[in-house]
Amino acid sequence: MILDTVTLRLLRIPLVAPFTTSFSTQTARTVLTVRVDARVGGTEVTGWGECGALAEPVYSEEYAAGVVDVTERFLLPLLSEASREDRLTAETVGELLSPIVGHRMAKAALESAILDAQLKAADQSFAQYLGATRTRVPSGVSVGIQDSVPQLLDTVAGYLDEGYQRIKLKIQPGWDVAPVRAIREAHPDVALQVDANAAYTLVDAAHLRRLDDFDLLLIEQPLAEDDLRQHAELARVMKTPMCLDESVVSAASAADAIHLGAAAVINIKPSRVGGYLEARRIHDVARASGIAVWCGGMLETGIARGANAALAALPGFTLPGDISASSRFYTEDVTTPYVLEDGHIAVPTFAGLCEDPDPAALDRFGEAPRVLAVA
Ligand code: NPG
Repeated sequence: MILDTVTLRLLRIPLVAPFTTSFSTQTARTVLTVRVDARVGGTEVTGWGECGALAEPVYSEEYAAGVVDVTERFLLPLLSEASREDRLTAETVGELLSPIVGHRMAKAALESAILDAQLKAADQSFAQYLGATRTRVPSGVSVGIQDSVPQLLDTVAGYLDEGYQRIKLKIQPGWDVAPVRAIREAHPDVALQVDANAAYTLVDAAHLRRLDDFDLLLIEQPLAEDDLRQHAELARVMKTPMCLDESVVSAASAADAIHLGAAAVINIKPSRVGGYLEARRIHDVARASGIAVWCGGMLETGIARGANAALAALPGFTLPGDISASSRFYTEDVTTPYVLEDGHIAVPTFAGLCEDPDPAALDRFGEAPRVLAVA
């Protein structure tokens, strides 16, 4: 592939309702879109990706405006020689970008757009490319921290009525045992899990053990990102299976977490780990180790939601993911919205990772695009 231009554009899309986690309240999603215009075998092709980074560095150290800077200043120049010589493929991007430390979300967005262009040129769906084994995936929903338990119960009942197959409750100190108990009492059989986004320390172990009474599928990332050893210690004293999100940034860190006994389950977010290809490697490592994985979400627009569904259709994804309908977050998406059918999201069959986004929607939500020529 020869890259001609890469176009970066920041969108700000309002959310249907504020989304509160232990680290922030979001009322809109700032999302950076990446468009590549390229030639494959002489034919012009366009590919799209979106970046998981939030507007502020509160989930990880990356943030959207920083992604623009690192992409322009450091990532694109590393692709130019391979592009000029027409030997750039999506599979070479990770290695070419490896001199830059970290910045996995920025790398993931660029790799996704290149992979989308490559698969569109080959007329191949992402699910086929990955070797996905399912045509639809069960849909779970992430429920933000609410103002009160009655309000939480209303929200959860609404999602269950829509057909969601599993509830993930965001927790933090002061919002944990009581809301979990309330959901469990109202819905004795619902598949339920909790996500702390690193809001606790090992000092809270005795308190967190109280969650063992509620038959949870898992507890996700109770401790800080670099506390692998402490997660392993907590896992030893809790019955509830330990799941890692923020701590797993690569296949190597997944292998370490598994080996240490810090993770019985892994949440795989393609953007957090540097892209879909590394995400598949984590799936492979976990599957070979007998560790369950599921696909996490970063409030994706339609540019990445279907690609997440294709990833989640691999055989090792044995738990429902945070792959909800577009309407969970957005009144209006930038592609055809993903809808819930019988509690599932269909795995896309079109070529590439996504539909081309609607130009009018991009204009409505977007700042001016920044067009970068690839030298
Ligand atoms: O369904 O896309 C979704 C959201 C799932 O809760 C969700 N994501 O910590 O996993 C998380 C959280 C998140 C959202 C993290 C945005 C970072 C950014």
